[in-house]
Amino acid sequence: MKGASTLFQSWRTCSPRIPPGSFLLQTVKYPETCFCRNVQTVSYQIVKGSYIPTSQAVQPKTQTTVKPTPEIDTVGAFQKLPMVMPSVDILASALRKARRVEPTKGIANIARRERNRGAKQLDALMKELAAPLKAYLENFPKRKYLHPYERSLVELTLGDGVYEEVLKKVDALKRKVVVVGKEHASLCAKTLKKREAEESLKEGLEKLEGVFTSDGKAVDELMNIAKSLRAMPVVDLKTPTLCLVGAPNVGKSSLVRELSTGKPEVCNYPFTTRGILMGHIALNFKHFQVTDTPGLLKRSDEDRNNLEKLTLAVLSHLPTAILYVHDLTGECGTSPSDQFVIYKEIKERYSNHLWLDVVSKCDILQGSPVFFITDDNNAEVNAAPEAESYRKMGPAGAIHVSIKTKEGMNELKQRVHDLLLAQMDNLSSDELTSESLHP
Ligand SMILES: Nc1nc2c(ncn2[C@@H]2O[C@H](COP(=O)(O)OP(=O)(O)OP(=O)(O)O)[C@@H](O)[C@H]2O)c(=O)[nH]1
Ligand SMILES: [Mg+2]
Repeated sequence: MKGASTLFQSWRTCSPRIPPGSFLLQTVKYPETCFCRNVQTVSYQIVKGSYIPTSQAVQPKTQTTVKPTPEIDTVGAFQKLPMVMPSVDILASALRKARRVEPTKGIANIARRERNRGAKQLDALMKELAAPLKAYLENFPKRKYLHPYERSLVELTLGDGVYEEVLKKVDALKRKVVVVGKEHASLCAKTLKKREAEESLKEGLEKLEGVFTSDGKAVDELMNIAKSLRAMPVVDLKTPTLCLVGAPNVGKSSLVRELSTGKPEVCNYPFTTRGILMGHIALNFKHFQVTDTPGLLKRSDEDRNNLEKLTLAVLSHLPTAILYVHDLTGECGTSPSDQFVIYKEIKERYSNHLWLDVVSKCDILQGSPVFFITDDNNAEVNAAPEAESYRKMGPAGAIHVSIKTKEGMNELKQRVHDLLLAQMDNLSSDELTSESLHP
């Protein structure tokens, strides 16, 4: 975690560190943009749950009893999750294997042979059921061993505490299987007659089957968790990343489609984008990542939905350069005045990120600024010269673009290219600093 925060701390400026006129010198030759991988458009269910900032990550209570939380500076844990078998398959396979177990050779007495067979089969069934559960429990990492970004994803996509709860249920099932299996194997081993041994075996098998059938849904829940976590976009922390941010419906996904060959969904309603979508751009033989994010509304963090929290998690935990999208046309549903408030807050909060502003939909942008009726509620703030100028032109230095007429798109591509190169420099120097600090 500390490694990741060092990355953020050492980003120097919030405005692009590209000499303002530098791209103009090359205006005739824009970089070729092409995608080497499509933007991942896998969506996943976002559930209600609170977002835990990294500052609240588990800290050791006392140095003597609790091991300190490790600093996690790598991602990719979800791709290493084990494949979980459906509970019915585990049960069927275990029953098949157990029934094949033969009694120990050389037992002549029928009753002794039968109780030996029964005890061995019950023991085998118990082990066959418990072994995969044990492996899952060992290979699903504890949340504190995840990178803060992945920790946020677990919480925001599965729900608060759901991950731990399901693992606990799997652990309880494993324990129950062991207890019931041992108990019945021992009962079977104590039988005196062939018939008793057969009945004891039958009863033990039924009991174990019953336990697994009734509580096995925990395994199926774990399987679904693994599926959704594995489907999360893969992020490479060492690759410069462009993150599109802005209010809902302002044209973020449309720009991702323009800047790349990825195809996130575009619709004329807020929160079309319902997850973090990751794409890769190849620019002049260099690779970059692009993330599309859900829109942010004007409200406090406590009131934010999990989609908005996902966007904040990306900005807080991943080293991204920000492409902030403003829609001043009055079409997106969030007034320019409200977008100004959101923008100011986000810019202040993530001032250590490289930054580029873009005003979208300039093909339908009117000459005079747009006001919403609700703007009267905050007349004083809206009358401030900065807010007034924002409503007319967007933030100082913003590029005006339209995906319909392609106006400004070449300039945007050039500036994005320069921004990502600047981020690449930052990442390399961060890596050097961290290497010299921790050789
Ligand atoms: N006229 C015009 N419409 C645009 C432009 N860019 C985007 N739109 C439209 O704006 C609407 C919203 O676009 P999206 O790209 O889905 O916006 P978004 O910010 O990703 O929206 P969410 O995912 O809901 O936050 C769509 O109907 C687009 O066709 C543009 O340059 N000009
Ligand atoms: Mg979108």
